[in-house]
Amino acid sequence: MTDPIEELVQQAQADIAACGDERTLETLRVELLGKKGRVTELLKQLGGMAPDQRKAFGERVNRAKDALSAALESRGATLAESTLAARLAAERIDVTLPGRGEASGGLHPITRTIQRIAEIFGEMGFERVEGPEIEDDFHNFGALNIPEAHPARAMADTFYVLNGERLLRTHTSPVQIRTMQQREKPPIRIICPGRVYRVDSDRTHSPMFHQMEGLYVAEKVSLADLKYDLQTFLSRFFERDIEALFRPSYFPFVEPGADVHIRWTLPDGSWRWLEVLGCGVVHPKVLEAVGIDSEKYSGYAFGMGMERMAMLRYGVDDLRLFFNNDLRFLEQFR
Ligand code: 2NL
Repeated sequence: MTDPIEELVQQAQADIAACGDERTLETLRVELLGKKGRVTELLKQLGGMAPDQRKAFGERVNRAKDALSAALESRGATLAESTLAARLAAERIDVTLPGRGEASGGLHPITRTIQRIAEIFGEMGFERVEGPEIEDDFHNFGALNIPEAHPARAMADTFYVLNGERLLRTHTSPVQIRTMQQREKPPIRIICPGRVYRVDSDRTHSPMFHQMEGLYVAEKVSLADLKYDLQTFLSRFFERDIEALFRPSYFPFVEPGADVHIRWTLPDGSWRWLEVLGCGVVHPKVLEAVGIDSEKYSGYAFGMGMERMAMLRYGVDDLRLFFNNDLRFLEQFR
């Protein structure tokens, strides 16, 4: 077979059929039908032909051109279709799959307990104040009438830093001392939640725990105000009528001082007194230490452990659960 047109068409159709992608097919189209393509080359030969040959040759080249155009177009359509099919298969999504969902976070039960207590006292007129966790001897002990030889001041009970120049606060009272120093004059009505530190670590004690102290200083504040306000708070916190017992107790920074116990009913119907907080009428020496006239003003103060309040409120029986941060525990408070 020596006919150049026939040869071109045969070869071109084989190439087109073998072509596997749209880009190669486009290169092939330019080679065959482009301005400098094989078919154009054949058409250029027309000029040098005798008129009788020219007509027949021209018709054959045009038919070849049409055949190749058609073959290119059909192959192009096939390739476009399979490109699309491949894309659809690759990008397939199963809209019936369940969603991944959103991992919703939540506040730690201790944070929630602090917020809840702060809200109750907030409605009773107390503002929330926070302060430093690294303190000095005066704000943590001295101003609170805690004697030089008190066991709480021993290395064995308190974390000292900077060669004993500073310490990790053992209660949030220093925040209240600082607030009384800063304010012009009473009335002062504040609650101070925060982390506190003591050298103590066993099944029921953590070296870091959370405390909330309250302080109310004004003219004629008495033990009666203290009892009424704490009774109100406890009933609101536990969302039921709470029977509270004020039992005399000793803290150097109050006089008189008391431990507050609540009547706690167990699942079997029996009950016992449960200690929930400590309180008292602010010692005159504490007021004088911060420059408040103890003849004119008086105050009450109280302190409670947040872990203990959270355990009672949520029915948690192991203190360590608050610090392990096991999601199986924490997720129950979302
Ligand atoms: C407890 C007992 C208490 C106070 C804290 C206080 C603070 C100032 C002055 C006087 Cl600035 N008192 N705080 C008073 C009595 C008891 O806490 O068992 N806490 C867990």
